[in-house]
Amino acid sequence: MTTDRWQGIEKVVVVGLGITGLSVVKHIASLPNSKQIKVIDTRPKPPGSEALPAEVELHSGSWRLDWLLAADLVVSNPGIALATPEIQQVIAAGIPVVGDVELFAWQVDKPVIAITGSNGKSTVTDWTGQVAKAAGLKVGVGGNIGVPALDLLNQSADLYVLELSSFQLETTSSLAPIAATFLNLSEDHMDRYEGMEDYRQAKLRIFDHAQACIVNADDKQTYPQSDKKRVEFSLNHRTQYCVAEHQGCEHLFKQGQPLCPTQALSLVGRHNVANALVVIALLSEAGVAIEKGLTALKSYQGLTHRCQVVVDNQGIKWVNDSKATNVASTLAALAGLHIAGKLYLLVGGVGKGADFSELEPVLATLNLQLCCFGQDGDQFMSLHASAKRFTTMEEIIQWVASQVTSGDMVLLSPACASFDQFDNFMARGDLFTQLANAYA
Ligand code: UMA
Ligand code: ADP
Repeated sequence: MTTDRWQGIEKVVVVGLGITGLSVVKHIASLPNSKQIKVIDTRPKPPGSEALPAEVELHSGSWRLDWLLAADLVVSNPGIALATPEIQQVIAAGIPVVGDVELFAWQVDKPVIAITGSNGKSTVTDWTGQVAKAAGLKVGVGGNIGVPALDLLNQSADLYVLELSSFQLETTSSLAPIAATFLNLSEDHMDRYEGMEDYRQAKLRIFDHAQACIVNADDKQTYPQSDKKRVEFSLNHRTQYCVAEHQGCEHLFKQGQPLCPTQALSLVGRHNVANALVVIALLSEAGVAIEKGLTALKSYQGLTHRCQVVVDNQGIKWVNDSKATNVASTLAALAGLHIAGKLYLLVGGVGKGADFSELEPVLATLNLQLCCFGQDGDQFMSLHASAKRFTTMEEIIQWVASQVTSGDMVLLSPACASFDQFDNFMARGDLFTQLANAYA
């Protein structure tokens, strides 16, 4: 397959380094017929430059249109918008622009499970990988979750499980997953899309060549327009993968058969029941015997930075949900809460052009102290009478620590990206955890 796809391609320009660019360079360098590889990164000191092989030329700090227009193929980092004028010039010149996941699709010869959606991608990806492993398969788990897809190819797996962002899907056209899912759609990345429909269409690309299209019957925006075979999951309707009463308690159902009680899941929150249904659907549709992985399904503990209780001391819970980088994920965190005392909710960061007003009616139902911080913290100030403005998380925690009493909860679920004050959401969650441990 590789040989065909690469025919006639001699000069490749990789745009944007980071872990994706490096994985692309390594992959192309390992192909049987050698290619000329050049790298452009608009950042003055791009991460990963020290790891580039000596024969690969790097231009950093600005664009090099001459390099781009002389290329046979441009491989673009998901962090770079296709609307960037320089990329538009490449497309107008008829030079193909692809992403790392497209190169992965050219090469892969084992089944692929693919996962997209506004929220829950990483959880479902990791959970699916764990259950597939428990069912006896050798599994490669990667994509937007943090391991570039191309790096997985060295591991000779039986099955690949990929988390795909809308950015990655924009530059992918050949991937043919054995099972794919679009979990849900809610506002995110509005700084990069022209509106919700534009964002949705990018995500729907996951179904273009999928064998089983797993969609959310509670969110019809996840349905492909075509007459493709749909497999539905739902928390509210009797679909192929759903919840229903069995022997007096709610069970997870697969094709009309009860698998296990919902209560047996270790993860809390209704959104995680939906996530569990998707794990079952993806693996079943991929032909994996889910029954062999049931123990792993039930005992799955979740990823860090997602509604994770990091300190539980003197009746006060400190919860790290730093991965809540949009409104819907913060709403999901608030939906499952049972608090005896007051909720101290930390919100703010980079708002990505979102409309936060949807939070207002939910916040109104809570015994709440709203603590706003970061670049777009002001946008939350009108959402609740208790709102108090801070600059940094340190300031908030210092103040909160002097206020909290038994029964209270301190929750970082910021509804925003972290790039104004942190390298990424992990660094933000780590600082919260560190401060919680210091002040609790
Ligand atoms: N950038 C430039 N100029 C360049 C190249 C990059 O300014 O020439 C900037 C862009 O603003 C870009 C940022 O650098 O947004 C990040 O680039 P990066 O070097 O961090 O990229 P990678 O390290 O290759 O990480 C990428 C994904 N990053 C993005 O999509 C922004 C990672 O997802 C992903 O884990 C990794 O590939 C492996 O597949 C991160 C992410 O934030 C976690 N994803 C978004 C999300 O989940 O909401 C989509
Ligand atoms: P993603 O990779 O899509 O960002 P994560 O699994 O990392 O998703 O979770 C991101 C945030 O969304 C966390 O705050 C998590 O608690 C919340 N979340 C997880 N699953 C869902 C879901 N199905 N619906 C809504 N929110 C969810």
